[in-house]
Amino acid sequence: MPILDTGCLRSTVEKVIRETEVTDVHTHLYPPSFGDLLLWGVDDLITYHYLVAETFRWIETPYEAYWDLTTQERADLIWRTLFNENSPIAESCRGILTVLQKLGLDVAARDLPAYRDYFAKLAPADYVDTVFRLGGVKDVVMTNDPFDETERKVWLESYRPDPRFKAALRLDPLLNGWDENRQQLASWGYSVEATMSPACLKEVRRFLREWVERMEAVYLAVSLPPTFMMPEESARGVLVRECVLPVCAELDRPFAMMIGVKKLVNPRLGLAGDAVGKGAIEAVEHLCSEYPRNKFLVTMLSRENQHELCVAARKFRNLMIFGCWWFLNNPSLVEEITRMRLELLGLSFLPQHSDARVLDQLIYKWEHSRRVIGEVLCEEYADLLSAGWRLEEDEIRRDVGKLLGGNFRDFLERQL
Ligand code: HDL
Ligand code: ZN
Repeated sequence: MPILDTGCLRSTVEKVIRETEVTDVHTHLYPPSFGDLLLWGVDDLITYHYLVAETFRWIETPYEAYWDLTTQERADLIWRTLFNENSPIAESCRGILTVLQKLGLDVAARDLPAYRDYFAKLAPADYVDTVFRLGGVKDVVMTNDPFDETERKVWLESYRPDPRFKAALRLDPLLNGWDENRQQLASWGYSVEATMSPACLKEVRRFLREWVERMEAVYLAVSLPPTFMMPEESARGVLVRECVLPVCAELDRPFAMMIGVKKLVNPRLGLAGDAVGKGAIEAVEHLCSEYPRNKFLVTMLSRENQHELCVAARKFRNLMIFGCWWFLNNPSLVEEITRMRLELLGLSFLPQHSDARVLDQLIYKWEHSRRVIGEVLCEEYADLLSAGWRLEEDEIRRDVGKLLGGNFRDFLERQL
C-alpha cells in the first residue's frame, strides 16, 4: 500500500524508527561479567562526566574536594546543583529524566532517594535485558583496552561472551603513548624496543592479532588529536602504517579513527577534562586513498569537520562515517549533521552511536536520537512525495534498517 500523504508518512516513519532495533557501534559498556566496569543506576547516571563539567560551572568546591567525595555524595551535589537549583535543560540532564520516565518512575516528584530505592532492588543481569528492550538496542560494540589492568584481567581470567556485547580493540595507549607504554608490551612477552626495527614491528603485529582473536574484536579503534596527520614519521604514524593497517587488512577488520579530541585541557576535571579541535581531513583522505583494501570507520569531534568528512565519504567507498560524537550529540547538531549527510550521501552512512558509558544511557541516547533522525528522514521523504515519488512502508523499513545498523554489518562484511 503506497504512502501518498505526509500525515501517513510521519506516522509510518515514527513507527518504523521505533520498531527498528539498533546496533550501537561505539559504547563504553560492558556485560555484567566485567563486574564494576559496568556502570548502571541513578548515581552512575548523575555522576557521568558530562554532568561533572556542567556542575563545576556553578560551584566553588575545589576540584580535589569533589574527587574525595563518595559517588553518592557527588551525585547529591550534582543533583542539587543541576536539577534543584537550575532546571535540567542540558542534554545530559534531560537524558536522565527520559531514563526515569521510561522506567515508569515519578519524574515530577524529583525524589532522588526513591529513585535510589528502585535501583537498589535491581539485579544487573535482569536490568541489562530491561535497558536493551526499552532502548530498542539489538547489540552494542564495547571499547576494550588491553592496557587497562582491570579489563585485561577479565579477558585473561574470567571473560564470558555475551552476544549483545561485541568487542572493539582500543589502541590509544599503544598509538598515542608508545614511549610510555612499550615497556608494558615487553613485560607481556612482546620483544619491542624504542627503535622500531622490523622485528619490533612484527611483535606489535603479533600483539594486535592475539588481542583481536582473544576479544573477537569487530574493529580496531583509536581516538586521535586534532593534529593527527598521515603520513607522519612519528611513532604513531609508523605503528599505523606498519602494524595497524596490515593487521586490519589481513584480518578484514575496519580501523576506526575518532579524530579531534584535545585530551585533558583541564586535567582537574578528569574524564570531563577533554576538549575539541578541528582535525585535518587530509589525513583521512590520504589513508582512504593509499590503502584501498583497508576499511575506515571515521567520526570527527569538531562541528567544523563535518561537511568535509561528508565530502570525503563521497570520494571513498572504504570510508564509513559514523555518529554525532560527544559534544556533537545534542539534538540541534544531530539534526544539522544528519540532514547534511542524507543530502550528500543518501543512506550510506551511520547517523549515530550512543557513546554510552552508563548502561541506562542507552534508553535516553537512543530515544533522543531516534526522534531527531526520524524528523529529518521524514522531511527528506516528504520532498520525495512532493516530486511525485511513490513510497512503500517496507522501503522505509529497509532504509531505516541500514541507518540503524545494517550499514555497519554490511561494512564489516564488504570485500574491497
Ligand atoms: O574516546 C572516546 O571514546 C570518547 O567517547 C571518550 O570516551 C569521551 O570521554 C566520552 O565519553 N564521550 O562521550
Ligand atoms: Zn567513546
